[in-house]
Amino acid sequence: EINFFFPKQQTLAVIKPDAMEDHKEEILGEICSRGFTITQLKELVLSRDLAEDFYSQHRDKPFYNQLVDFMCRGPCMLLVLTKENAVEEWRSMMGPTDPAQAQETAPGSLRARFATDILHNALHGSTSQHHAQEKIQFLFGDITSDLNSDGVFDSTL
Ligand code: RTP
Repeated sequence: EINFFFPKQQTLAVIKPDAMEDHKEEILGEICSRGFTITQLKELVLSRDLAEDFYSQHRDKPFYNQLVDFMCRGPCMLLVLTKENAVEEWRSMMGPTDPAQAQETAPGSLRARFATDILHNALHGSTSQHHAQEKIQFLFGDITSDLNSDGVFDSTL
């Protein structure tokens, strides 16, 4: 008998306040139908401090204050998604940052369908496994004990 081993990855997804208003159920449905497992889930209104920390890499950008205001204006849903190649797959499902570009190049993507503009763009997704683990740790605490040293979830555990 041959046992194939598919390493799983985790990524952090966030449904932002704009999409929480009307599209939460549809987005969750798509996440599940694409074969992601939701291994952690938390719905909350981010404090200003948390939103500032979450996007601290954009502190010097002209849109930073607007971005933080937006992220705190209503509930967000924070999700840890687990699947083979989760980081790249979730980025690809979201589509480009700017929905105008998403409509051109990835019309079926979630941002093409649900985002309003480049700031109010419905979703967040980690850009690398390293960033995913950092943000998951930051938002959910230490749930990474099942990951090996490459940040890969070992499904044989
Ligand atoms: P995210 O971090 O939220 O997954 O988005 P991303 O990688 O696609 O885009 P990034 O460049 O990291 O920007 C983070 C978030 O800032 C807002 N933004 N506004 N007004 C603007 O020009 C502008 N550019 C970016 C968006 O909410 C974007 O998702």
